[in-house]
Amino acid sequence: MRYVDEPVSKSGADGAGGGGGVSPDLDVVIVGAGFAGVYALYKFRKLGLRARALEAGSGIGGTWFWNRYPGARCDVDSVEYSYSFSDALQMEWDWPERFSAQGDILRYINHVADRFDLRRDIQLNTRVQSATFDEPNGIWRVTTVDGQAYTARFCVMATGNLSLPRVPEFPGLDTFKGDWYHTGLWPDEPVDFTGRRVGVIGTGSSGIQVIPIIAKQASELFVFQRTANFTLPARNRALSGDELGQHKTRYGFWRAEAQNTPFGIAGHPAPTKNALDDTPEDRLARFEAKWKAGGSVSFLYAYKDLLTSKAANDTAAEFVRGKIRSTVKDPATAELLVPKDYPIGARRLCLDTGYYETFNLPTVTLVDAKSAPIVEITETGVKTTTGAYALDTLVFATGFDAITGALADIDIRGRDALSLKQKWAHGPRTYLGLMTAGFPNMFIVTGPGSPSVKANMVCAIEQHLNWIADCVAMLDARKSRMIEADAQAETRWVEHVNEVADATLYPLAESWYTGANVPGKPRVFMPYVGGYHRYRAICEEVVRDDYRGFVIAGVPAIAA
Ligand code: N01
Repeated sequence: MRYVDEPVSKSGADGAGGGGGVSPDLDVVIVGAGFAGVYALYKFRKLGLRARALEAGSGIGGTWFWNRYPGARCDVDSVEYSYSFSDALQMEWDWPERFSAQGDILRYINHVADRFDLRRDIQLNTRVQSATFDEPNGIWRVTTVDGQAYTARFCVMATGNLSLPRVPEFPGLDTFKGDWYHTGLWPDEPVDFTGRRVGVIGTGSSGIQVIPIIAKQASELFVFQRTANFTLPARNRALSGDELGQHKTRYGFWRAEAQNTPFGIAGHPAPTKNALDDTPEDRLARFEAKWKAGGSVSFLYAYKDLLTSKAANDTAAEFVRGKIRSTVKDPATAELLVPKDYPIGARRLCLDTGYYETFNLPTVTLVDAKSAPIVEITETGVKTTTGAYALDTLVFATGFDAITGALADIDIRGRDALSLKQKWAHGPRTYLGLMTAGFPNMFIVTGPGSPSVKANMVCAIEQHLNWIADCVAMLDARKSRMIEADAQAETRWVEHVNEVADATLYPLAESWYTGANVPGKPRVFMPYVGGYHRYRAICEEVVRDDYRGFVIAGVPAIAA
């Protein structure tokens, strides 16, 4: 047990302390106004605190604001991928489709901002440049690229996991005479590919969604694939009023059920069997039923051990490989599309609408960018080690500097001017994904070391912000001015996150989960994959144990 006996300042908004002699502008500064930033604002307002969200975009919505490429849609059922905090909201909102399109999700979050009158505290077109902990005054000083400055008692990083798009450093891109786009920075106005020769680089979730749409318009489409991905049919469909109405009559039940599931998603009964406990015929029938139903959670829930046993996983992977071979008519193209060197589900399992079928079109060519990598972008197109492709338009579906990228993009400094980027040079270190030692009063929403991208993001965001808001309320009630992750608790948590990941098949794949997609980024498995339900229970237990593993100014900290 450790005591940190700092004097309690009275200079904060409500006397709970804001620091030495400086009275901060705000109680809470929130960086980002996606699903996390918007809910953060709602929660802190409810506590009667002065909060403001700073958002780089010209609109709210985060991921759903920037990723407006054709075909962008959610891969979690919309009745689940939506806020649960207001029953009135969930009862009044009608999702038009099972997996909503980007435009509908963006409309929804804008509705939420209006309905709860949140816009007046969201500042758009404001990119945060630095966040510095002013130790003598116990406050955060945040500056923006256009020179504005804010001070606040707490800083909440609601910066998102997939918000720093990455264009690989191909030589010659600046010479390309055609148009080029990144899926994660798509323009507001529609892009017309009609009659154009288009190249798409990247076949992750974004590429897999955009490729079938572009193929319908382009005169020729070249898909540059480095790693084949597993993708399943989404089976998206319109949601009828009846179906939605029925769901709404039991909304409370579904939301409660989601809290007790590994992915924070209700409606998928937990599997009871291991894959090899079934006969090959029964297994095939089970996978076939899942394939027909659509969705990735449902498929991965076919058996208990698909993400922990290689032999079990092989049965599911082989089933999907068979589907690819039977869908794609040209055997050489089919073979190139078949993922062979990692377990299914160890990289993000994609959902698609007509992806494999697209390669049967005479205008679509799959280019193997693994055996013949892209070496250069020229004035007229793309050059690989074995060929040149003349293109009018290039689409980079090349992903993100994920999970830590947006945080590393801000110059964040904690105690003794410690830089977060430096602290995380060998991989992110957090306690519960919520805080990192040396950075008092800075909370990270769905940060590394929390379930984040391995759960329904909206569910994970609500759980984190409920925890953070309760924590701030607790500090104010105790008149404590500071909370910080204990360094030893952090070390133990990082070890636990690794142990949990090592007991699964996830580390067997190269992916953005491990930072492998960004040259030079340390290889660390970043999300907590012990299950959302278990993680939530741990967070609740930590609170019951009086914030075990956190150091609270003026009160004893209990060892984790
Ligand atoms: O990015 P990715 P994304 N030369 O990193 C390739 C979420 N999301 O934007 O695999 C050639 O998955 C790269 O190749 P490789 C979802 O969580 C959700 O598609 O590194 N190729 C890969 O094929 C998802 O996982 C939805 O060998 C290069 C691709 O670019 C996450 O966002 C929709 C290359 C990048 O794939 C990221 O998805 C969209 C190079 N130099 C996104 N560099 C939903 O459905 C990279 N690549 C909800």
